[in-house]
Amino acid sequence: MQELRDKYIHAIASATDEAALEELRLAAVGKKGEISLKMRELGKMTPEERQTAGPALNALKDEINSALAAKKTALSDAALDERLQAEWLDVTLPGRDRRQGTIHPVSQVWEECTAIFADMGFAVAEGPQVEDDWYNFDALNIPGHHPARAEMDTFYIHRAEGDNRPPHVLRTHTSPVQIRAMQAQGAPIRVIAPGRVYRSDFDQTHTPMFHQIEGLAIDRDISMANLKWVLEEFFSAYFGTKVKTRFRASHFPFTEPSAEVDIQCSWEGGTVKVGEGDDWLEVLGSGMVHPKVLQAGNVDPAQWQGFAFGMGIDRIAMLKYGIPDLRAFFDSDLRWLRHYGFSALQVPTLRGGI
Ligand code: 2NL
Repeated sequence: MQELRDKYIHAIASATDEAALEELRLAAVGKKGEISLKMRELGKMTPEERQTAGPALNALKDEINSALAAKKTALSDAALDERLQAEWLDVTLPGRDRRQGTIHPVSQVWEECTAIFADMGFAVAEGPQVEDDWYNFDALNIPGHHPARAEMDTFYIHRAEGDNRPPHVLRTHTSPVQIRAMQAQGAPIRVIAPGRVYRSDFDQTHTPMFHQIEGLAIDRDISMANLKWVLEEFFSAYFGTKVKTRFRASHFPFTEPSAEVDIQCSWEGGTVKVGEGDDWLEVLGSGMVHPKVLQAGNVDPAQWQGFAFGMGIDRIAMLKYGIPDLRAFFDSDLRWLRHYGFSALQVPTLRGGI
């Protein structure tokens, strides 16, 4: 019995984990453990033998059980100590200095425009940047032979040899979004379509990707007078001061009549100021939606009419925030972005005040 005791007490003392302890427990005091087997032999003993062997076995069983329990506590204490050593964290350290990003002027102006037109009852429509050429051209009364297709410097999507489906293009304007909106909801309709557009053109004043916002209002009796009011309302809210507009006759395939719209400005010391002076700045194209374009949108031109306009977001961002070089817009230069970018807290509101 002394041997048995020494064997287990020693083994328990040198166990290194809970699994080893459990094995020892089973081997010693488990149902088929050595001590349990010995206890079963008590029955075969004489009463005298049992008198000494019984209490001694019980005492040994108790001793082993308490050694197991003590070792188990010691092991889990040691494991906790180890974790506390390994996982300590100094919550008093200062935070890491990570610079905040800024809102790009294009995003800011996009939101400003959206807020102003939404206030006048225009919903926002969006659509795919890769369009089929029917939505980008045919629906807008720009047939296959029309010079506007070439003029627009279109990016065509690659077609595998033998793939004879009609071409897909990167949209050259957001007008296809408005065709889709007409088809989806019919007339009357008031929507704006802000978005990225693409033309193969790159110089001082053009980037191959730029941003446009188009507007469309169709009802029984919408006229150029409504267009003029909406645009003056828009520019006055956007620039935060009363802005006069000047309409000049122009031509677009998708509107008839068509007008280019200038806003009032002054030139002093090489800087433009909008809403004062006797000069004019062209910022927008517009007109009454051509009957064929209404038809493409499944709107009956005998019953409905309306105006449409399109302007460059990047361009009016430069004007409002005094940004001189268009090409820098898309260089991702952090110094430029920090200088011209907006805080996320400068949420666009109506009437030009930000
Ligand atoms: C420009 C000219 C314009 C439109 C865009 C349009 C859209 C539909 C129907 C008719 Cl669905 N027109 N859009 C109309 C006139 C001009 O943009 O020079 N933008 C910078």
